[in-house]
Amino acid sequence: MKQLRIALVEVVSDLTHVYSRTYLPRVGIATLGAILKNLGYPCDVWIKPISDDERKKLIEYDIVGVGSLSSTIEDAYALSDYLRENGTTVIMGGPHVTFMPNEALDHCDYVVIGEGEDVLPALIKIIEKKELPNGLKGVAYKNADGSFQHGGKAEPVNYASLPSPDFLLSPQVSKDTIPPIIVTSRGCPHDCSFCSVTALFGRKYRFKSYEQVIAELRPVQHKSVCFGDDNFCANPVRAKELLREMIKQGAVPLRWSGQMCVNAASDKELLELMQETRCRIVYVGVESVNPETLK
Ligand code: B12
Ligand code: SF4
Repeated sequence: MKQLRIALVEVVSDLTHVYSRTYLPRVGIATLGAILKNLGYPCDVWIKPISDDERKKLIEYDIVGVGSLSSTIEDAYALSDYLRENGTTVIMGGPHVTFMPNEALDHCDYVVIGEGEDVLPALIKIIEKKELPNGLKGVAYKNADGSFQHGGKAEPVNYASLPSPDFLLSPQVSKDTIPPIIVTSRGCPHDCSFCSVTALFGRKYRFKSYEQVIAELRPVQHKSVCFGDDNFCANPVRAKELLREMIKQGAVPLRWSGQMCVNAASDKELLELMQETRCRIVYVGVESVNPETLK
């Protein structure tokens, strides 16, 4: 069987916005790339804005996986339309299409709902055999008559067993420019009504091992690292153990930032460990206590 040519593209806005000065791609595409590579599907990964020439070259791939946020969905649909017009099979994934699969299927062949690590390889195997993913959990698609098929939600992945994101699969990244973003956990035990995290990744708070986090830290330790967890300190015991392990193993970065609940502020031991490991920015969401203000 001919080896499929696969590319994974995270659509990134090239407009100026509040995060333009940071180099922090989402880690999903690079993680999926690592998984496909391990399964014998070598693929190219694109995590920065692509040039017109690179865009044209994407039609040479058999399958392109397109990831995006709601904020980049229009560009993602435009790219997917262009690829499909040129005969490339397009699979979309990520938060926006997870919640809007019907809309997305006007622009792509398949939508992966939620976590992609188990579902994407299963879907690719089916496409390779020229079959339909009938009943495959975590996939939505349209039949020839336009009717909508949705296999239901897939089981949560075994997070601790996943490989680390492989940013070097991207021709846009070298050993010196590995993005300093590390995600050490998935999901959140809280279930705030306004937040999409639990709908996307579930309430079960799953962790990478300390060894894996430290291995990911090593190549970017000299940089300002962002822990991309939704809620770095939702389990303070684990957060403290990780920070202690970083100190013990000499894996303290130049400085670090992370998102967390405000109750981290009431744990003195945690604050001291954050200080010692050079935490310099915390992102804390504050909702209004007054519904009138929200309006
Ligand atoms: C770290 C982070 C940031 C960092 C940097 C990373 C970034 N560029 O997003 C910063 C702080 C800069 C940031 C900024 C913003 N963020 Co943010 N961020 C995150 C966070 C916490 C982690 C991202 C991550 O790496 N996750 C882990 C990886 C594994 O998940 P993933 O990339 O989504 O991939 C998985 C699946 O989605 C799926 N998948 C994804 N892509 C694809 C593609 C294919 C083909 C397939 C098959 C599957 C697939 O499979 C992957 C593996 O399971 C997420 C929440 C979250 N937990 O994901 C929010 C999140 C992505 N951010 C969000 C938002 C809204 C923003 C901002 C727009 C905020 C703002 N108003 O300015 C900006 C946008 C910045 C930008 N232009 O990129 C929302 C997106 C919601 C939406 N509907 O799109 C999220 C989901 C948080 C939330 N619940 O609201 N963010
Ligand atoms: S604590 Fe944060 S990540 Fe967790 S559900 Fe609430 S807003 Fe979402």
